[in-house]
Amino acid sequence: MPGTALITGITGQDGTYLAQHLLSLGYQVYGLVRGQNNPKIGMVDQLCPGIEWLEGDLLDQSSLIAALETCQPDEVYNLGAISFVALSFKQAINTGETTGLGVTRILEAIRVVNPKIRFYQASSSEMFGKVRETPQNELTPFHPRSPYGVAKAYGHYITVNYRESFGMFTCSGILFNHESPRRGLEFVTRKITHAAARIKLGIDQTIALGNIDSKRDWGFAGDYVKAMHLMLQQEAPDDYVVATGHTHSVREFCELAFAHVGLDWQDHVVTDPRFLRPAEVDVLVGDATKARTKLGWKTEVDFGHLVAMMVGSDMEAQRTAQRIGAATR
Ligand code: NAP
Ligand code: F7E
Repeated sequence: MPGTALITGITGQDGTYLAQHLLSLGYQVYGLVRGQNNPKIGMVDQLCPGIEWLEGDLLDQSSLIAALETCQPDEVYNLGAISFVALSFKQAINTGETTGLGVTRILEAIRVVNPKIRFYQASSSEMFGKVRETPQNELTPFHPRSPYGVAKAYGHYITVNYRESFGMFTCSGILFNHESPRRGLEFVTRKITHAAARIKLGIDQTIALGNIDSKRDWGFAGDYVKAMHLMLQQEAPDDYVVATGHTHSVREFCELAFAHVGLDWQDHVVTDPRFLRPAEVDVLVGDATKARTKLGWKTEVDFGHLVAMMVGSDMEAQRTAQRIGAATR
């Protein structure tokens, strides 16, 4: 019987996919939103009609307690974070406070308000960093390579700790990169598909990237949020790797995205050291056997379809913007 869920990070990529999934299952869904007048509220309302809003911030303990007291959820999904690895090098303390300590704040709020609430923590493959084995699974040791990865490792262990110390139902999903047309423009996949569309339409000529040799295990966000929900429906809390098991380089992503609009990526991609990171995660690939066997989770969108979906969506958006521009001139 579906109940009530609270999502932090509702205005992000995963927040809207998860909210749509939970609403489709019959949940009452609350979204925690920060700031005085968050500009993304309208976009979320449009995508997820029926969402109810609560104000709160992972940096502010009492706002989290108040939010839980108001909505009395059965499940909390903690997706809120500073999630951009490159920014985490520039704002390491802010990242530690939000992405790391923010997890303890929400766990403490749950412990105080109602320790029976089931909790999902958005852990990350960035915790594996300089990988100790390939592919990575739930038992692979962590070696994070950025303030973001370090903060996520803290969030992961505090989630495990509240399970072991207080018997709380806390789960950690170690999710590998997942993308969609809703991905922020700062992340490499969307940066590429957005640029490919603009170059095809003659708006831009080139795109500047950093390390195009790095490799990631890229899946579709719409598939991954289903794993988050499944974790909280099990008899016992646990941790799960969620991944496709296939890895591709940024170079391959470029090749496919530009080919999709009939262009050769080599004519348009330039490299710029400004986009290199102080330390890089060279290659990630996950082993999601546990999620597949225990949760019955599976991927429905493969790499080729993901790239096609993102380029197609950016082409449509850019064409619409051009039409509106022409009509208002
Ligand atoms: P995203 O698009 O960057 O969204 C991040 C969300 O966090 C936004 O809604 C943002 O809200 C919110 N947030 C930032 N600071 C906050 C604060 N102080 N208090 C409350 N909320 C705050 O991230 P995503 O791709 O959807 O990822 C969701 C989660 O999964 C993140 O925790 C991310 O680190 C993790 N993760 C993502 C991936 C991936 O490949 N996408 C993989 C593994 C793990 P505002 O609108 O207020 O900025
Ligand atoms: O970079 C390289 C970059 O920023 C991917 C977050 O959701 O997934 C994401 O983190 C790769 C890196 O994602 C550019 O150096 C080259 O090797 O798209 P990204 P990420 O760092 O893998 C994990 C699982 C998370 O948990 C995070 O929250 O691409 N790259 N040139 C570039 N990256 C960017 N952003 N921009 C470039 O121009």
